[in-house]
Amino acid sequence: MLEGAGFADWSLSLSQGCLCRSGQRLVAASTIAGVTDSAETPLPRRIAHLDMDAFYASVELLRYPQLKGLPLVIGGGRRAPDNALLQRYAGQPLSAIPVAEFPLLKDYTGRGVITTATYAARQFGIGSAMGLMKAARLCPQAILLPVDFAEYRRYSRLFKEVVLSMAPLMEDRGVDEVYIDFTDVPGGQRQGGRSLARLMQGAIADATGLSCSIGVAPNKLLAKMASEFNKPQGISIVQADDLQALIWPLACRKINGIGPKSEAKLQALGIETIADLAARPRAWLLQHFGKSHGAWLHEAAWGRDDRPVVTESEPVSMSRETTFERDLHAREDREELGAVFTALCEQVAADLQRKGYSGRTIGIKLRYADFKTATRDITLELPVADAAAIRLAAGQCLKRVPLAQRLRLLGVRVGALVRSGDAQALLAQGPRPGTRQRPVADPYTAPLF
Ligand code: DCP
Ligand code: MG
Repeated sequence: MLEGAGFADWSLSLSQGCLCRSGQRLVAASTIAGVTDSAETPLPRRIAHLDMDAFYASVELLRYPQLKGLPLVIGGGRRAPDNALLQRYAGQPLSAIPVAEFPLLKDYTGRGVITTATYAARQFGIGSAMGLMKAARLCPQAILLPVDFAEYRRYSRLFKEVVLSMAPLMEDRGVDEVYIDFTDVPGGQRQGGRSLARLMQGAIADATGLSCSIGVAPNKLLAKMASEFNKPQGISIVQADDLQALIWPLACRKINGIGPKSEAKLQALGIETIADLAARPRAWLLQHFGKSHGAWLHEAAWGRDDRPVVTESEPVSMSRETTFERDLHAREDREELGAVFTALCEQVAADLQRKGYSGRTIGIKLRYADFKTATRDITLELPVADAAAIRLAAGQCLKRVPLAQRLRLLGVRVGALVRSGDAQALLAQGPRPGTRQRPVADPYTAPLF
């Protein structure tokens, strides 16, 4: 097996909160939004959403081209450079490892989940977030590879460099997707943006060997939907007057921002498609979904969205979590849980330090054996980035959750981030009178974890 980590799926998540920082860029963005007061008539907004195809799996196929066309899933653990298969073929190119040597999904035991699957594997009904054991029943012959975040981040940077070299207004939306403002870029308006999208796909393929799909539309909301229309390697153009034909027949869930809960509520009210949603009076939506969400639903159904493409972003939180191989109990598995808890705090601290952030809000997430989830957080007077301080604060959060039931997942999160330089300045000012700078150790949590 290529299993490296002792736990099913360590995950690193970086929530991005967007800030428009550069005045110059903000002006450009608002020009695109059509709110410029310049004398010239602005060109119609053309916004692209670019999303890499089967990203993690496609990166793996670059080093294991012998697996092309085969069902392949990524998940179940981290890639360890010293795993048995790589050791056995040490000194040889990775592309020389015979296909028959790779681990198969049917041999997997554990509770890991799929991060992604190749399109060949998706034909069997396999997809992201599905448990590996369940996926093994659908496609036992699929090959299973562990995740290698460092490699995916490397390719992420590479494809974004290519995008930026062709269109300077790019919004980073995570490891494999970006929004790009095509409006004023040469070729960006031609064929609704298709010319530039095609050039970009080619340039990314040349630089990385990877394929992507691009949707171009009058705004981010529609572009995001469009990029999915013709995956993989697709280009889809949506114009304002395509709303009825291309967008309204879709399920409401296709709107980015409508999750399973909203979808269920909409369905309970007899709203299935975006057309159904658009048909409801705005006032009715406000009444059922509240002022802000109701108004947003109405705008979204009518394809309206004037959010700018934001070119600089700051993370708002960093977190690490892990799902255990078996459910653990706070008392019976105290030592094991305590070690995991400390390791999670160390991981988040390392992430923060590597990226140069500190945070004031320390939170924990628990998922119980019955899949119910609990979160708690605590806000400190001053930002921290070191593992011990995070551990102490997270330990205080633990005091506030029921621990009678076994746990299947534990996570630690640090939010309210500031750049560490700014944190230093805050520290230099010292704590405000009457507040404490660090959480105090308590006699209750320490023996528990
Ligand atoms: N990912 C993950 N867990 C999920 C979903 C995704 O770890 N539940 C990771 C693996 C994906 C990457 O994020 O490769 C990008 O997510 P996408 O939703 O864009 O999925 P893919 O790029 O894999 O496939 P697609 O071609 O549908 O975009
Ligand atoms: Mg993708």
